[in-house]
Amino acid sequence: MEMTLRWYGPGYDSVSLAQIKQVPGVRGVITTLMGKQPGEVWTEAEVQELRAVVEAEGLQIMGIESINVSDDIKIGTANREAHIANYIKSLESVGKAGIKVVCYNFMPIFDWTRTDLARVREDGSTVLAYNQDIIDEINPESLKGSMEKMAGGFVLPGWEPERLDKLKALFEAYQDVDEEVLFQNLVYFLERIRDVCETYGIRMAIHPDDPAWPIFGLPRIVRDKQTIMRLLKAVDQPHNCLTICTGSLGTNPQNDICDIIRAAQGRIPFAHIRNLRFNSERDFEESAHLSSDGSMDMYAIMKALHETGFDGIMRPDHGRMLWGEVAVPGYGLYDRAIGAGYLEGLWEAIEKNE
Ligand code: DNO
Repeated sequence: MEMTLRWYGPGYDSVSLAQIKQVPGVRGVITTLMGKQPGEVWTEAEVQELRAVVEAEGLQIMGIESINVSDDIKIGTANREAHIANYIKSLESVGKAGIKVVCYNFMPIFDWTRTDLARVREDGSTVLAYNQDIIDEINPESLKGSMEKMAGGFVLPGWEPERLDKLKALFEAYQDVDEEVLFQNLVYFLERIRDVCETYGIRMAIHPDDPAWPIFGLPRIVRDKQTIMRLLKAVDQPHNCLTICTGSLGTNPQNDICDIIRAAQGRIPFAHIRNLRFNSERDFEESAHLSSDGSMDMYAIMKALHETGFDGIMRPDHGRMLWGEVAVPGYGLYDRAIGAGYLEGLWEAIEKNE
């Protein structure tokens, strides 16, 4: 297991590589080209430049999160072929830089969604939170506006302002895309990128939908064991893999995360580990990584990964905002560093107990 931290790249992150390097056990980062629009090509030169920046600090790029998939590919518009061709070029650039894991998602329009990016906890820390009642009452435009406002000047991953400026047209374009169409478009995409992934040994680790149910009437198709296994079987190839994200799958308490880890054994190259606390079934917030702070048994999750031979990359996912830190919501340094240490401690204990 390789512990990593996510890093948004020059100009997009308040946390520096020099700081990340000091987190015990962390030798690499998960990063991206934040300025890219879905559908655009990542050139070899751009990826090599990013790699040089990371390596100059003595760290490695251990995975990409994300090369975002365009809505044209998800919808299956006339632009789909051009965008897939560009995606293949981006994968070539990444592959040539020796990067083997690419995280992506297939959520229509909105990537991960929260209704509060700084809910205050009793200890004064702030966390990302979600309340379904708020989503039921607002329209997508106001969600976009409030996410932007709450982000405090940072660009949120997957919430490209340029793309979301055309929200009305986007919703219209998805009008005839139900779960089945979206699923078939995902299968088509995975088949088309298969060769380039084989050439470079790239594993495409799809990120589960967050939250794990449809919002604003848009379909969500990677949300539980059944949908995940259907996808892994539909394209039963080594490049078709899963990012196990405990915080996303865990939004639905019916999801047994350890069971999903076992079912997807061998197809999980990337793990996002974090914990959630529920105030009601429709209202949850992110907590510290510690089992006792939330609803999930982190020991059991780490053990399931260990028992299934997980040898991929892991990152402590979203953390609380602590000690006055100002950072990309969910991605401050302090709580993620604490989380990394805690998860590494669990892993060491599991290994030594074998
Ligand atoms: C949010 C992240 C997501 C994730 C994408 C993967 O913090 O977990 O934005 O990176 O869904 O494509």
